[in-house]
Amino acid sequence: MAAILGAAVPCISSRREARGRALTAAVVGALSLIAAVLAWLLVLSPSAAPRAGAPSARSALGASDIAGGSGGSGDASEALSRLAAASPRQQVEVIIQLRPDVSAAQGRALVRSLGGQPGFDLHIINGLSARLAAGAARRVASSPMVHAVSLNAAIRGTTLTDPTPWTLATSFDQSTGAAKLWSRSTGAGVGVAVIDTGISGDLPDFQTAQGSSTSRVIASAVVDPNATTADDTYGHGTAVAGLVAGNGWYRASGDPLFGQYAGTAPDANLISIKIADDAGQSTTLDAIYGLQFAVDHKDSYNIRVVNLSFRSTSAESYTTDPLDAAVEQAWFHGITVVAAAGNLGTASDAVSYAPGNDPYVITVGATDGQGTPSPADDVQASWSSRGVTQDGFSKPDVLAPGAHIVSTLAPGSSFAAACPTCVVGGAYFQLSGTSLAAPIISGIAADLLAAHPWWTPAMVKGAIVNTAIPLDGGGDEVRAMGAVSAGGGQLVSDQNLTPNRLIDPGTNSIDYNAASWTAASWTTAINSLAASWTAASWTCLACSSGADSGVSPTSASWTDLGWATNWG
Ligand SMILES: [Ca+2]
Repeated sequence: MAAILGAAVPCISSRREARGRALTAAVVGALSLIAAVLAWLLVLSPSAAPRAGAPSARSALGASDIAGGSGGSGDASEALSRLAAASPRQQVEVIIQLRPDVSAAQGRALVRSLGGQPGFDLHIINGLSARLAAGAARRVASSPMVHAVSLNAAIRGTTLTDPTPWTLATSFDQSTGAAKLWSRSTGAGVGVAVIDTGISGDLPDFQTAQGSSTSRVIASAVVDPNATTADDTYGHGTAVAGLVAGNGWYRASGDPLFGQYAGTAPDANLISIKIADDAGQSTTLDAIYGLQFAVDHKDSYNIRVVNLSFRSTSAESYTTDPLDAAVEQAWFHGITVVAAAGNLGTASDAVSYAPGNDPYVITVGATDGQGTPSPADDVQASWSSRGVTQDGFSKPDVLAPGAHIVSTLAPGSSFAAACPTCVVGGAYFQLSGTSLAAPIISGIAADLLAAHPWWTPAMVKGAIVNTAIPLDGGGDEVRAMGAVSAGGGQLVSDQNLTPNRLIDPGTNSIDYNAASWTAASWTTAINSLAASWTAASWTCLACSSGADSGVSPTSASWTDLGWATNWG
């Protein structure tokens, strides 16, 4: 039933035939937002150790500073203690957890009393962020009002210590500002789920370091019951993954391809969620199950971002579209969702398809960067979808490079056969489409979350969208350095929106009593569905049989991909 996109397909778009699918029941409990956030913050400061004692610190605090104290004093993380001892005047950003009976206002007053600047209210952990001198931060930790203080740079990348952007053969890492951002964050520790056609996880670009045999594709799941392998036999997912987290500096130093191509988060982890069969065909229901895997396994793999470089082929209001319900569930569970806008240009229905028509998610259109590292000549690509959704929302939210992009090629995949002249250096592939623009934003989102772990999806979206720069001819293009420095009102987005009707306001999850399909459940994958490069492989239990689901089995379109054989 599955048609292969073969060499007969020219430079183009391909929509998939509708394919029915059925299900059986199995409901998986949803994670609560509180549990997820707390789990993450605990991971951040696992080494918080009893304070060695700072006898002079308490005396620096006024009476009001300890008014809410409940006995004892807080802990500074080991990293903060070391830094405070070595460089007490160095400005740092910290996460302060207050004791239960201490208010945020008292916390802010405490920070100010030590010459610091309070940051965000982190009410979910009864805390706040703050910027102040390391020595002062150490003294904050000594207050009886404080439970713990940890540095917010704990997961900065350590492996890519000397990125050399000038070796890159492509321009998007520089034009977006991602290459500059790498001196602060390379996405290390952040998991990006690529819901796509699979990832060739054993490529050197996905290693944890040069010479390592360990892959940063840390888990894989296969959702489509017709897939016979976890590998990417089609090619789309591997190209997308390379733009998120590929790293050409992990090739051997003598390799002529060393350091030529990299994604925007070259140390991030990837979670491959294959929702297509081996020929790249996928349905709406596959995508819904893929999103549910990301939510169900968020804590296991620290999934903070999902990339969706496809769209439904049936236009429906976001308030009722089941795929939009699934992306909102992920969003409300703390996962930043990035969706490709589509390649329909200014067509009347250009932005009317899930998931890009959902007002919460970050919908990404494409620019043509003209092959130069300066963004000054970048223009919105004529084929990049733009317009107003059927629900009245302007899309896309932001633009990123998407024309003549070179990324990782899945060995032996359909892509290579479809366009042999698009192959670059035997290991990469050049192509165009909003499918390529979306993962460039997903990688930048991972970098932002590594730098600011407590940012919510709405804050990540605000930072990216509100710091983007208008282009001549329309659209706003991402600027990574502006985004990482965003603060205040720039971090606000998604105000006053009404969720999809299938979202239960009590749980922020899909109400499976109201939905016409059931939740999936997961089992460890075996045989060919277990990816060779990762210890954790999963398959969907509830995806292969049963009666008609009621969910439109329309296929996902991988994008109206365009091959590009030269710089235009
Ligand atoms: Ca340019």
